[in-house]
Amino acid sequence: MSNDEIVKKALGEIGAAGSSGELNDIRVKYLGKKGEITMLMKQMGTLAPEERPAFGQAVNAARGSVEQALLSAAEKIAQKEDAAKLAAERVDITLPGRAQALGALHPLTQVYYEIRDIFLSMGFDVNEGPEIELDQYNFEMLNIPKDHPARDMQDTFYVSDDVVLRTHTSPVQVRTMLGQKPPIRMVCPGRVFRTDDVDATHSPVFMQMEGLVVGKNIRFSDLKGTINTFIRNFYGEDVKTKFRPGFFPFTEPSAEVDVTCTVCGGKGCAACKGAGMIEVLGCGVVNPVVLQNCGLNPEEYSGFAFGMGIDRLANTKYGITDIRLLYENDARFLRQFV
Ligand code: 2U9
Repeated sequence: MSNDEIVKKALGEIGAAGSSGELNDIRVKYLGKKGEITMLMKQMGTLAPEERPAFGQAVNAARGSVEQALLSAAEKIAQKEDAAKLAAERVDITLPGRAQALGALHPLTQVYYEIRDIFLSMGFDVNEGPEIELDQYNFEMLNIPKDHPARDMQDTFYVSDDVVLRTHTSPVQVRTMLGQKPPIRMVCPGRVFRTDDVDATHSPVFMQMEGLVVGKNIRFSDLKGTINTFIRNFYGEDVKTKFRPGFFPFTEPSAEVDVTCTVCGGKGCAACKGAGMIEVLGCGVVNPVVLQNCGLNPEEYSGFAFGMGIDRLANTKYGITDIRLLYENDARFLRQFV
């Protein structure tokens, strides 16, 4: 086959090649070690010396045209392959993203944070303690005697003879007094347990927040000032408070605190049973016997304490009349607090 014929054949094959792989095969076939054009060069030795330069030039020219054709075909094929790859891997960035549902804090958690922040702003610490407690810390040290009705199996979950599920967070204050010298200014939030059946106003598990202040010359007026400041911050400046005498074994004197009914503003309605006020917390001056039990000299120190159900505060603030709503996690209810 003449040079020209070989070049023509090669160019034809190059023109028909559809991939860089095929082009490579063609390169090997013509320009490789045993390629057709390479082999032409090897015929040089059989020629007369005067024919060799012209022959050499002709073969080089043939090699040059095939190389040139391979190069431009390679470029076109690479472009074609790139375009095909881009089309195959195309990402439709106009597709709308999948919306991520946003969570929100449970109303009880919101109310808890609110209460906690008010006490933090008044310089209180936040302490926590175990939910499974010694009878000694839950009852004995708090001056709740063995025959007190709260100790009845009907009211308290007993784990064993001397271990209970705490019925209030008061044992956290006991632990604080045992471990820390006054001045003490703390609140303790947490779950508490009572053997109540579930109804609109009771749950066997509920959230409480108690508080304790112990120091020198702490008086009932300090208690009143602290509670009034808390209530005004929580419910609003217009809310009035009423301190009624109460009784708790761990405080003396004790009081129950009513606030203006948030539903009727004090006129009297179903929510406040016509009274115009609703009870929201209990409090009192720490019984000297309790201070003594917790290792403090009542001649040197005095204090006040208070306790509230967080669910009760949430209900009165938002006009919720059934606490079950706070524990059943119905999204239609919870969405109102987002
Ligand atoms: C120590 C000393 C005193 C905590 C107190 C109350 C009054 C109170 C109830 C409110 C509604 C519990 O959630 S509720 O059922 N609590 O009325 N709690 S004084 O007094 C203490 C606590 C610890 C060492």
